Amino acid sequence: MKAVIFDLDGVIADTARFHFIAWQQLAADLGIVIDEAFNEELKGISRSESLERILIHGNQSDRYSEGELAVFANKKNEVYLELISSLSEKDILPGITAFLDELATADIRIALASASRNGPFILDKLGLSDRFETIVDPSGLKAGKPAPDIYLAAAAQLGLNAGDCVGVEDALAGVQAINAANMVSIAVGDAQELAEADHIFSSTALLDLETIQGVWEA
Ligand code: B16
Ligand code: MG
Repeated sequence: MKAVIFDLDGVIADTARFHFIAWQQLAADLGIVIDEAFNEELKGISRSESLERILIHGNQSDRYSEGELAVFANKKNEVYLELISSLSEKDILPGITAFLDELATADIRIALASASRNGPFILDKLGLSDRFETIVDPSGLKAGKPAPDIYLAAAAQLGLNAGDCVGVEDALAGVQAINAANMVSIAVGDAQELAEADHIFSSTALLDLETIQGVWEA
Protein backbone atom coordinates (compact mmCIF):
# COMPACT_ATOMS: atom_id res chain seq x y z
CA MET A 1 0.00 0.00 0.00
CA LYS A 2 1.64 3.20 -1.22
CA ALA A 3 -1.09 5.82 -1.32
CA VAL A 4 -4.44 6.81 0.11
CA ILE A 5 -6.74 8.68 -2.24
CA PHE A 6 -9.41 10.74 -0.52
CA ASP A 7 -12.84 11.92 -1.45
CA LEU A 8 -13.51 15.39 -0.02
CA ASP A 9 -17.18 16.14 0.64
CA GLY A 10 -18.25 13.93 3.54
CA VAL A 11 -14.75 12.61 4.25
CA ILE A 12 -12.49 15.62 4.85
CA ALA A 13 -15.27 18.08 5.70
CA ASP A 14 -19.04 17.94 6.11
CA THR A 15 -19.86 20.06 3.09
CA ALA A 16 -22.75 17.84 1.94
CA ARG A 17 -25.20 19.91 4.00
CA PHE A 18 -24.12 23.05 2.15
CA HIS A 19 -24.52 21.34 -1.23
CA PHE A 20 -28.01 20.33 -0.05
CA ILE A 21 -29.03 23.84 1.06
CA ALA A 22 -27.78 25.32 -2.23
CA TRP A 23 -29.52 22.69 -4.39
CA GLN A 24 -32.71 22.99 -2.36
CA GLN A 25 -32.75 26.73 -2.96
CA LEU A 26 -32.24 26.35 -6.71
CA ALA A 27 -34.83 23.53 -6.89
CA ALA A 28 -37.35 25.70 -5.00
CA ASP A 29 -36.81 28.53 -7.53
CA LEU A 30 -37.76 26.00 -10.23
CA GLY A 31 -40.77 24.75 -8.26
CA ILE A 32 -39.14 21.43 -7.34
CA VAL A 33 -39.06 19.99 -3.82
CA ILE A 34 -36.06 17.92 -2.73
CA ASP A 35 -35.51 16.37 0.68
CA GLU A 36 -32.51 14.93 2.53
CA ALA A 37 -33.25 11.40 1.28
CA PHE A 38 -33.07 12.62 -2.33
CA ASN A 39 -29.87 14.52 -1.49
CA GLU A 40 -28.21 11.20 -0.58
CA GLU A 41 -28.41 10.29 -4.28
CA LEU A 42 -26.41 13.41 -5.19
CA LYS A 43 -23.39 12.59 -3.04
CA GLY A 44 -20.29 12.21 -5.19
CA ILE A 45 -22.27 13.16 -8.31
CA SER A 46 -20.98 16.08 -10.42
CA ARG A 47 -22.64 19.48 -10.46
CA SER A 48 -24.14 19.09 -13.96
CA GLU A 49 -25.38 15.56 -13.33
CA SER A 50 -26.85 16.57 -9.97
CA LEU A 51 -28.83 19.30 -11.75
CA GLU A 52 -30.00 16.78 -14.35
CA ARG A 53 -31.20 14.42 -11.59
CA ILE A 54 -33.06 17.24 -9.83
CA LEU A 55 -34.82 18.22 -13.07
CA ILE A 56 -35.79 14.58 -13.73
CA HIS A 57 -37.07 14.38 -10.14
CA GLY A 58 -39.24 17.47 -10.82
CA ASN A 59 -40.40 16.17 -14.23
CA GLN A 60 -38.62 19.06 -15.91
CA SER A 61 -35.96 17.25 -17.92
CA ASP A 62 -35.60 18.47 -21.56
CA ARG A 63 -37.32 21.75 -20.65
CA TYR A 64 -34.22 23.95 -20.62
CA SER A 65 -31.49 24.93 -23.08
CA GLU A 66 -27.80 24.25 -22.43
CA GLY A 67 -27.40 27.95 -21.65
CA GLU A 68 -30.19 27.90 -19.06
CA LEU A 69 -28.71 24.78 -17.45
CA ALA A 70 -25.34 26.52 -17.14
CA VAL A 71 -27.04 29.53 -15.50
CA PHE A 72 -28.79 27.22 -12.98
CA ALA A 73 -25.56 25.36 -12.16
CA ASN A 74 -23.74 28.67 -11.67
CA LYS A 75 -26.50 29.99 -9.46
CA LYS A 76 -26.28 26.91 -7.24
CA ASN A 77 -22.51 27.25 -7.06
CA GLU A 78 -22.74 30.92 -6.07
CA VAL A 79 -24.99 30.01 -3.14
CA TYR A 80 -22.69 27.11 -2.25
CA LEU A 81 -19.57 29.32 -2.34
CA GLU A 82 -21.27 31.81 -0.04
CA LEU A 83 -22.16 28.99 2.38
CA ILE A 84 -18.61 27.61 2.47
CA SER A 85 -16.92 31.01 2.64
CA SER A 86 -16.46 30.76 6.39
CA LEU A 87 -15.00 27.21 6.41
CA SER A 88 -11.84 26.91 8.48
CA GLU A 89 -9.64 24.36 10.21
CA LYS A 90 -12.35 23.70 12.78
CA ASP A 91 -14.55 22.23 10.03
CA ILE A 92 -12.17 19.35 9.32
CA LEU A 93 -14.03 16.17 10.25
CA PRO A 94 -12.92 14.37 13.45
CA GLY A 95 -9.81 12.20 13.15
CA ILE A 96 -8.83 13.41 9.67
CA THR A 97 -5.85 15.53 10.69
CA ALA A 98 -4.51 12.72 12.90
CA PHE A 99 -5.01 10.19 10.09
CA LEU A 100 -3.17 12.44 7.59
CA ASP A 101 -0.33 12.72 10.13
CA GLU A 102 -0.27 8.95 10.51
CA LEU A 103 -0.02 8.49 6.73
CA ALA A 104 2.75 11.07 6.39
CA THR A 105 4.75 9.40 9.17
CA ALA A 106 4.38 6.05 7.40
CA ASP A 107 5.47 7.62 4.06
CA ILE A 108 2.14 6.82 2.48
CA ARG A 109 1.29 9.29 -0.25
CA ILE A 110 -1.89 11.35 -0.21
CA ALA A 111 -4.10 12.44 -3.14
CA LEU A 112 -7.55 13.97 -3.64
CA ALA A 113 -10.23 12.48 -5.91
CA SER A 114 -13.18 14.78 -5.34
CA ALA A 115 -15.91 15.35 -7.90
CA SER A 116 -16.00 18.92 -6.66
CA ARG A 117 -14.53 21.69 -8.78
CA ASN A 118 -14.23 23.58 -5.50
CA GLY A 119 -11.88 20.97 -4.02
CA PRO A 120 -8.67 23.05 -4.06
CA PHE A 121 -10.53 26.08 -2.63
CA ILE A 122 -11.99 23.98 0.21
CA LEU A 123 -8.63 22.36 1.07
CA ASP A 124 -7.15 25.85 1.20
CA LYS A 125 -9.91 27.06 3.54
CA LEU A 126 -9.29 24.04 5.80
CA GLY A 127 -5.54 24.68 5.80
CA LEU A 128 -4.88 21.23 4.30
CA SER A 129 -3.55 22.05 0.81
CA ASP A 130 0.03 21.16 1.72
CA ARG A 131 -0.97 17.68 2.84
CA PHE A 132 -2.10 16.62 -0.63
CA GLU A 133 0.57 15.69 -3.13
CA THR A 134 -1.84 15.79 -6.06
CA ILE A 135 -5.45 16.74 -6.78
CA VAL A 136 -7.42 15.40 -9.73
CA ASP A 137 -9.18 18.07 -11.81
CA PRO A 138 -12.67 16.57 -12.22
CA SER A 139 -13.50 18.84 -15.16
CA GLY A 140 -11.11 16.92 -17.41
CA LEU A 141 -12.71 13.51 -16.86
CA LYS A 142 -14.90 11.58 -19.31
CA ALA A 143 -17.15 10.02 -16.68
CA GLY A 144 -17.93 10.91 -13.08
CA LYS A 145 -18.35 8.57 -10.08
CA PRO A 146 -19.41 5.68 -10.04
CA ALA A 147 -17.06 5.34 -13.05
CA PRO A 148 -13.45 4.64 -12.00
CA ASP A 149 -11.93 7.54 -14.00
CA ILE A 150 -11.23 9.91 -11.11
CA TYR A 151 -9.48 7.24 -8.98
CA LEU A 152 -7.49 5.97 -11.97
CA ALA A 153 -6.46 9.55 -12.74
CA ALA A 154 -5.27 9.99 -9.14
CA ALA A 155 -3.14 6.81 -9.38
CA ALA A 156 -1.73 7.97 -12.72
CA GLN A 157 -0.86 11.40 -11.27
CA LEU A 158 0.98 9.61 -8.45
CA GLY A 159 2.67 7.30 -10.96
CA LEU A 160 1.29 4.25 -9.11
CA ASN A 161 -0.66 1.14 -10.04
CA ALA A 162 -4.25 0.96 -8.82
CA GLY A 163 -3.27 -2.07 -6.70
CA ASP A 164 -0.97 0.13 -4.61
CA CYS A 165 -3.77 2.56 -3.73
CA VAL A 166 -6.62 2.69 -1.25
CA GLY A 167 -9.62 5.01 -1.69
CA VAL A 168 -11.70 6.57 1.09
CA GLU A 169 -15.32 7.56 0.42
CA ASP A 170 -18.58 8.47 2.15
CA ALA A 171 -20.96 7.84 -0.76
CA LEU A 172 -22.04 4.71 -2.61
CA ALA A 173 -21.18 6.19 -6.03
CA GLY A 174 -17.67 6.85 -4.70
CA VAL A 175 -17.22 3.35 -3.27
CA GLN A 176 -18.33 1.94 -6.62
CA ALA A 177 -15.77 4.17 -8.38
CA ILE A 178 -12.96 2.85 -6.13
CA ASN A 179 -14.06 -0.75 -6.67
CA ALA A 180 -14.27 -0.24 -10.44
CA ALA A 181 -10.70 1.12 -10.33
CA ASN A 182 -9.64 -2.15 -8.62
CA MET A 183 -8.46 -0.37 -5.51
CA VAL A 184 -9.21 -1.27 -1.91
CA SER A 185 -12.32 0.68 -0.87
CA ILE A 186 -12.69 2.16 2.58
CA ALA A 187 -16.03 3.75 3.43
CA VAL A 188 -16.98 6.13 6.19
CA GLY A 189 -20.63 6.08 7.21
CA ASP A 190 -23.61 3.75 7.25
CA ALA A 191 -22.70 0.03 7.00
CA GLN A 192 -25.88 -0.95 5.14
CA GLU A 193 -25.74 1.86 2.65
CA LEU A 194 -22.02 1.36 1.93
CA ALA A 195 -21.95 -2.45 2.12
CA GLU A 196 -20.07 -2.68 -1.20
CA ALA A 197 -16.91 -1.28 0.45
CA ASP A 198 -14.04 -3.57 1.50
CA HIS A 199 -14.16 -2.03 4.96
CA ILE A 200 -16.50 0.45 6.65
CA PHE A 201 -15.75 2.79 9.55
CA SER A 202 -18.84 4.32 11.15
CA SER A 203 -17.02 7.64 11.57
CA THR A 204 -13.94 9.46 10.29
CA ALA A 205 -12.77 9.52 13.91
CA LEU A 206 -12.20 5.75 13.66
CA LEU A 207 -10.02 5.75 10.51
CA ASP A 208 -6.79 3.98 11.31
CA LEU A 209 -3.84 2.90 9.26
CA GLU A 210 -3.26 -0.50 10.83
CA THR A 211 -6.80 -1.68 10.06
CA ILE A 212 -6.63 -0.35 6.52
CA GLN A 213 -3.26 -1.97 5.91
CA GLY A 214 -4.77 -5.26 7.14
CA VAL A 215 -7.63 -4.94 4.63
CA TRP A 216 -5.17 -4.13 1.84
CA GLU A 217 -3.01 -7.17 2.66
CA ALA A 218 -5.98 -9.56 2.94
P1 B16 B 1 -19.04 21.10 -7.05
P2 B16 B 1 -17.00 14.56 -3.47
C1 B16 B 1 -18.93 15.94 -4.72
O1 B16 B 1 -17.77 15.89 -3.96
C2 B16 B 1 -20.16 16.11 -3.84
O2 B16 B 1 -20.36 14.95 -3.05
C3 B16 B 1 -21.38 16.34 -4.70
O3 B16 B 1 -22.51 16.53 -3.89
C4 B16 B 1 -21.14 17.57 -5.59
O4 B16 B 1 -22.23 17.80 -6.44
C5 B16 B 1 -19.87 17.34 -6.42
O5 B16 B 1 -18.79 17.10 -5.55
C6 B16 B 1 -19.55 18.52 -7.30
O6 B16 B 1 -19.23 19.61 -6.51
O7 B16 B 1 -20.38 21.63 -7.42
O8 B16 B 1 -18.42 21.81 -5.87
O9 B16 B 1 -18.11 21.02 -8.24
O10 B16 B 1 -17.92 13.87 -2.53
O11 B16 B 1 -16.66 13.77 -4.71
O12 B16 B 1 -15.78 15.14 -2.80
MG1 MG C 1 -18.12 12.47 -0.79
